[in-house]
Amino acid sequence: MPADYKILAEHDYADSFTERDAFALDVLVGLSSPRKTLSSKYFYDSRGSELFQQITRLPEYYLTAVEREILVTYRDRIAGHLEREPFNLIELGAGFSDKTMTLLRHFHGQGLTFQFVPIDISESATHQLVVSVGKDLPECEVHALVAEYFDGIKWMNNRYRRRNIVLFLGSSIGNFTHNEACFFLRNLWNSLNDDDLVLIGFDLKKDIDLLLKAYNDTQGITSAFNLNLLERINRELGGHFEIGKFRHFGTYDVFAGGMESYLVSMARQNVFIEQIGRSFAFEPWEPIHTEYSYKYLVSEIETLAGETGFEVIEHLSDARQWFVDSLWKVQKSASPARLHRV
Ligand code: AVI
Repeated sequence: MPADYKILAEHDYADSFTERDAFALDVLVGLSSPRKTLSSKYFYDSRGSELFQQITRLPEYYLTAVEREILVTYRDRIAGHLEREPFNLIELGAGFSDKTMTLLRHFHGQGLTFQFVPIDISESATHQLVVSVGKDLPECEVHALVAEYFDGIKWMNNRYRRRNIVLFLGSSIGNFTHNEACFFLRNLWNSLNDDDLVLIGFDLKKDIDLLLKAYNDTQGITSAFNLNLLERINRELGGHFEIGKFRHFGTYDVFAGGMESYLVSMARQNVFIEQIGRSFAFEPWEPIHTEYSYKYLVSEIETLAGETGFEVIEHLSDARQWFVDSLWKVQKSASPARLHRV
């Protein structure tokens, strides 16, 4: 079976100068604001992706293991929702995952006809994924896209009039604020057709001690993952951060219902960033906000689906009810009155 990837030509994604400019601008804006921030989307350079892979294997970081449990337990049930006609299995975010392989193998074993379409902005991650799937499951048809998610889905839609099944696993939705999640889901709804399906991973609200341990592991991998953001600024933007003068701090905001990660400056210091051409001043114990990881109640998942135009088909959960993979159907015929403004 063919296994390839395509870089959507309409956009100059390969232009690393533009990407670096965007990174520099985001860093300038984030570090100039009274409450300093850096976006978690910049965690995932090759070092950050490697560290994240290590996080997924940590005993404290239960999310990956429980989602794997859900997909193994319910793969047959999920396959039951896919009629016998050919479909596109689209995965948003191409980080190689054995969880997705579980589904690919099962669907293939069930004789379902589909092409696997991972979409990701990173060419190297996409290339790696195509090679891995080609090796593990050569009979699977893979057409990966190096593109922004919604451009990729629309491109697929224009070329292949098939039902789309979209996977957005791993609690990536938790890294969005509520407004961002609504905006993302409404954009997803817009790019899809009536009756298409989406399977989204949500980490559920639970004992706060478990959450604190998951984001403050004893081996210090999450700390290294967070600090890599400063190292990335040093590498790519000529930053002069002294990494030992910052520490990782992961905490739970009980009002917002999510974990938050910070990098805290342990001294008064000025940090010069060459590509930006200026220094940034830090007070002792001043934080930089780096990540939200929101946790959900099932009722909040249902509200989110309704607000953005989806019908909940079912919630698939693990034995301890720590995580949910929620299966939704795109509802284009619903009255617009059901939809809240987002
Ligand atoms: C990728 N994302 C869902 C992870 C999370 O749990 O929010 C990233 C992560 N941050 C710290 N540990 C893992």
